[in-house]
Amino acid sequence: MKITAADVIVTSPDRNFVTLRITTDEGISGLGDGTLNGRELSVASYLADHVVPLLIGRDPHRIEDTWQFLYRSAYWRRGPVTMAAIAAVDVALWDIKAKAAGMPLYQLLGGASRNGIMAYGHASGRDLPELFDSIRRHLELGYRSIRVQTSVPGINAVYGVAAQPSVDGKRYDYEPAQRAALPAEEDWDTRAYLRHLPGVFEAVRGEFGPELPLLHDGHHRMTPIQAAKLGKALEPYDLFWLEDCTPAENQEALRLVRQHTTTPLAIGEVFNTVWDYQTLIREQLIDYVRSAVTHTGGITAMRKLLDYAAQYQIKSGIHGPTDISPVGMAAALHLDLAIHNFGIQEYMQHGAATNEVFRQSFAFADGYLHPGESPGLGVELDEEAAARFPYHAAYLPFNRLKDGTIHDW
Ligand code: CS2
Ligand code: MG
Repeated sequence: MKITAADVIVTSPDRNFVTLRITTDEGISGLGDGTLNGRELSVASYLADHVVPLLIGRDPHRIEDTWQFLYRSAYWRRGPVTMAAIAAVDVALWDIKAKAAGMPLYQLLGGASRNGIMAYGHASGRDLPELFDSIRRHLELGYRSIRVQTSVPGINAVYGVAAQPSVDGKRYDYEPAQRAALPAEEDWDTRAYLRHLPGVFEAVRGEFGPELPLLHDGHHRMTPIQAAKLGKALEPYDLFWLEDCTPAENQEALRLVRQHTTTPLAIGEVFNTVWDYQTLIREQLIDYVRSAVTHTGGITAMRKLLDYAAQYQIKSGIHGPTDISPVGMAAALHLDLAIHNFGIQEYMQHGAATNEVFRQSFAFADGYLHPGESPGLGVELDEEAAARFPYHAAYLPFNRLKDGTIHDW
C-alpha cells in the first residue's frame, strides 16, 4: 500500500479545527487531528508546507518508522506545533491500519480492558445556585464525574465559568478561544481565589454528598506554595483531582506541593512529549497524565508515555475539551479502552455544526464513553459541510494581575 495524497482541511463549524486526511492507492483513507487552539494555522502550514510532501509514496503501515522520521528528520524537535503535526499523521496512519485490518482501533491496540470509559463533564457557576443547577444538569446528561469551576468575588472573568459572556457574545463554556482580532484580557487574584474555593467545595459536598467524583482545574495560576495550600484546604472534600495547580515547566516545583497535600494531582495538557513528565513521573509527583493524543505526537507516543506512567501506578486523564476535534477525541477513546492504567476521560461535548462536519461512531451513555465498533477510528469528515465553515481568527484570553502584571491564564 502506498500513500497517494494527504490533504489538510481547516474548518470552523463551532470553532476552528485542523484535520489531516491521508489517502492510499487501495482507496483506504485515515484522519488525524492537528488542532492547536489559537494557533491552528501554524500546524496547518507545518503539515501542508513541510510534512505532506514527505508522505507521498510512503508505506502507510510503517507507523513507527514514519513517526521517528518526522520527529528526527525535522532536526528541530518537540514543541506544540511539531508534536500536533506529527500526531495528525500518526493517528491517520493508525486509522488506515485498523481499517485495513477490518477492526476498530482499540482491537489493534490490544483489545478492550474495560466495558466503558468513565467521563467527566464541566459544571460551573457564577454563584452556588447556578453551580448546583449546572451539576444537576450534567448528572441528568448522564455524567457520573463532575469538574467544578466557579466565579470568584472580586475577579471579573474566570476560566471555565460557562455563564459569563465572552467578547463575541457566545456562552463562555462553548469555547474559551474567542473569535476576535485580538485576545481578550482577563483579570486574576490568587489570594481571592484561595479564600473562596474551599467554601465552594464544602457547599457542593453538602449538597451532593461524599461519593460524587469532583475535579477542579487550577489552570496553571498558583505558585507551588499556593498550590500546596489549596491542595491541603481541599483535602476534606476528597477531590478526584486538582489539575494544573502550578505551571510545571519546572517539574521540581511539584515536590513542594507533594510535601504538603494528599489531594491527587493531574498535569500535562500543555505538555508535548514524555520528556516534559520525566521528573513528575519518576518522583511520583503526579497521579494523572493529562496530555491529549493530538498534542503529544499521536497514539504511538501517548502509548509509550502511558506505559512509562504505568510503572509508577500513574493513570491516564486524557485532555478532552472542545478544541480537541472529534477525530482527536476518538483516538483518545480507543487508547482509553485498551490501556490498563486508565483513570478518567474529559468529555466536553461538541456543538451541532461540529457533529455535522465530523460523523462519529463513539457514544456516551450513563456516564461512560465507548469508541464504537466501526473499523478504524470511527470518524468520517463531511468535506462539503466542512467547506461551509471557513476559518475564523480566534484567540484564547490572557490574564493580568490587579497591578497590571501578565499572569498565567
Ligand atoms: C482546560 C482546557 O479542559 C481543560 O482542562 O484546561 O479547556 C483549556 O483551557 C483549553 O483546552 C485551551 O485551549
Ligand atoms: Mg485543564
